[in-house]
Amino acid sequence: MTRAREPGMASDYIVYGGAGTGSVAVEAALTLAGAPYRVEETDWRKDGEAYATVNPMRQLPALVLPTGELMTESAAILIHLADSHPGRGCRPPSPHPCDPGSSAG
Ligand SMILES: N[C@@H](CCC(=O)N[C@@H](CS)C(=O)NCC(=O)O)C(=O)O
Repeated sequence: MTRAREPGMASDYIVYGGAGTGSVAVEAALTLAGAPYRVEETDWRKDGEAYATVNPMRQLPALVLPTGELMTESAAILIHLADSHPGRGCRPPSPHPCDPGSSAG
C-alpha cells in the first residue's frame, strides 16, 4: 500500500480494497460511470497501521474522491457514485416499480 493523495497528484478516484474486501462493487460502479480510478490493494490484517492514516476506522472499502475527501461505507459510496454520475446505469431507472409509493412498492 502506498501513501494517500498529496496536493497536485492526478485527481482520479482511489479505491482502497482488493480481493475479499467488498471493493469490487465500488470498482464496478466506477467502471460503469466511466470514472478514472486506481486500486490501492490493501489488507486490513497486514496494512492496518499504515492504512489507519487514510481511514482511522481501518475498514475496507474506502474511496478517496477527486476532491481528496474520503468516503467509507459501501452503500453510501455506491449511492454517491450513482448521484454524481447520472445516466450511467449505476442505479435502477427511476421511477422504479419498487420505489416507495409506487403501485408495486
Ligand atoms: N459497513 C462497512 C463494512 C466494511 C467491512 O466490514 N469491511 C471488512 C472487510 S470485507 C473490514 O474492513 N474488516 C476489518 C475491520 O472491520 O477492522 C461497509 O459497508 O463498507
